[in-house]
Amino acid sequence: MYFLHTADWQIGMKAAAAGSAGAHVRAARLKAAGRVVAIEADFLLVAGDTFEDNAVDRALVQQTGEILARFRGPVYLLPGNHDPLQPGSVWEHPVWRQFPNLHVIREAAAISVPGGTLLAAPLTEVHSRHDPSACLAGIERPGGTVIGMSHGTVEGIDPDTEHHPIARDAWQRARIDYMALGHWHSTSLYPDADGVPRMAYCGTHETTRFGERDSGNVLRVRMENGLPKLERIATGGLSWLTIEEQILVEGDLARLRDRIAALPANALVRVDIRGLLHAAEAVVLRQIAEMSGRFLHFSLDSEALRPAAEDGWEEALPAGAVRLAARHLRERAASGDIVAAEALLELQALAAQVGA
Ligand SMILES: [Mn+2]
Repeated sequence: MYFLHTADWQIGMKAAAAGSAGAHVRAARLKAAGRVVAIEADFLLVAGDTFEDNAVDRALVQQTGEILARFRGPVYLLPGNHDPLQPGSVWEHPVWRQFPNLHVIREAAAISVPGGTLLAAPLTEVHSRHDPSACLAGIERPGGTVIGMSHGTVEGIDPDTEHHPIARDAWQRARIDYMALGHWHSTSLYPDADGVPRMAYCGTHETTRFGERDSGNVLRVRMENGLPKLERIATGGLSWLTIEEQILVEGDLARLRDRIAALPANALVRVDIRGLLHAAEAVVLRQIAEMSGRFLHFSLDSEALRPAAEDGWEEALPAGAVRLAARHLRERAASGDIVAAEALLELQALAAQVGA
């Protein structure tokens, strides 16, 4: 048995965090889907949340079905919590009947697949505290290699989940050799006592947001004598890069600027700078802000930067009210007053402009 395990395509997601790059991010999910179906395997499992919700544009459903149909073997699609099997759902679209290799899981069943048997049951609700894989144990199945497919949160990830909790030993309870899971977007394996990965999240095929660890993959699984061997294949096209930097000494900010300048242009970049801004480097901070145009998406948060206390630049201001005001702002900034810290930065920039 030799198959691809993918999930959480979330086609139709809004990608609001990507701002004006949202359309690019949405298109990237379809492009990555094209890369998935081009990978060689005997069949393909999509373990839930193919779509962001049941209201996505019907043209997008058609397009997704056409991409899936390009896979050179049978494709088995599991309705997940984002796209549960319900009246009016995406699964009523005619595209699922248009191509003979597309199979939507519409009931708990044993399905004959190349090399063995697949057990799966569709999700029919957005929220549930019941284990969606529990019913697999009761399904009659022939001998040979048996795998399962389900969608939810493996015990231990989030104890308060309303998203279909799945037992740690769900594969044993279901009496199967491997459980293909969807829902969490990072690739994660669950080995048995002998270190054999018996359950796995393949992760989303294309990263959906900043901070998503180890996503943008599919798993290719080869079952040999009932033992799964997993191969992780990268399918993501976008880089979501988060840079969190603490600026301490003069020179740190310039090094950060050079690092950002070296990032690939098609990246989505989020920069979070905290620490001390030295007067001489105010210009470097501006240079970093001006890099926004070179990336697909760029956001800079430098609100946690504070003027460095040792600078004493305000002592070069003309004696009088302005210098006094700067000293007061410095004192208040030093005691954690964010508005004062920002005012001091602005005053500093103004002073630089007028050559004070
Ligand atoms: Mn889900």
